[in-house]
Amino acid sequence: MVARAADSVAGRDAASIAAHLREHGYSVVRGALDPSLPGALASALAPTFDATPRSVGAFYGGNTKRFHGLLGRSRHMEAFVLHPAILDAVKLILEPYCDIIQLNLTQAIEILPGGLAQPPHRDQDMWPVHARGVEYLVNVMWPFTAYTAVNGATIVWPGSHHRLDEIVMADDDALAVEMAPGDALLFLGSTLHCGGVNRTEASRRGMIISYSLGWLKPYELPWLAYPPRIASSFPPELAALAGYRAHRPNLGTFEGKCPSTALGVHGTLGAIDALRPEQEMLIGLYRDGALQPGTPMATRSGLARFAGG
Ligand SMILES: O=C(O)CCC(=O)C(=O)O
Repeated sequence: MVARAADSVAGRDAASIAAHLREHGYSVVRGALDPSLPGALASALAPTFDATPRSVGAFYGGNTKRFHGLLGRSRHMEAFVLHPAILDAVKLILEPYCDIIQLNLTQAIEILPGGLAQPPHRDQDMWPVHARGVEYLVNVMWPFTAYTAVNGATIVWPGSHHRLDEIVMADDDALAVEMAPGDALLFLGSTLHCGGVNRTEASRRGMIISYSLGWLKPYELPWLAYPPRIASSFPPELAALAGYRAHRPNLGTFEGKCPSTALGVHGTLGAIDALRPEQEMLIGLYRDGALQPGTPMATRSGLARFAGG
């Protein structure tokens, strides 16, 4: 596989990060955070890296180590998950298709020396149905060690999000994204990518923070990774990303309410609807007798426009 250093760098504001993502399927933000932050996080996670057995399976690869639930392992995670420009860029990509985004997973990844590159894949393929033009997920790779073409830097195929019918693409079109700690690589769920092969003597370590449409089943169940006793210490925005916020209409609820109630912020309440405006309107019309058998389904989308939904 031919690997080149990343040759295309986005600006640091959300709009230019998102524009680069839309055009190329990936976007590198140089110096997104001070390198001391990934340094502190990497130190906090080092004992877990050391204690974690190698992964098993043709996809993960036996030359890797992985563990999850990173928000529960270090308070340093907040600065990464809530990075303002990156989070806003992710929202620009995903929020046209959902009310709110959610965390799909947090995963620490070590690529040990040797082994094989990961099979190229598109992360959106974990969900079986795709609507053309809809993005389901944005990943953010944060390196803890330098990522180089020889130590297993993440490989992306620029433009592959426009070529969804191709399962694999030419090695010559691949880009090994070289990064330093503090840089971040964003890529779409529709972008073909893989972890590279590590031809050095030292491990490559980093993590993926993955955000998805808020109504999808996430890769990692946040309520198990972060039960209320852990999530109640999160700031509200982080708790919402970690599953403690209902998605209209009434998705991801607990006891009929927004799951934030499980964090003790709303006292004791009965079931409460969380509906979109056009759904409220549709119910109102039904109650008023304005919807009759034979009323076309198209009425629904007309209502959505009328209600600004
Ligand atoms: O480790 C990497 O660089 C990429 C990992 C990846 O794409 C995955 O595990 O799905």
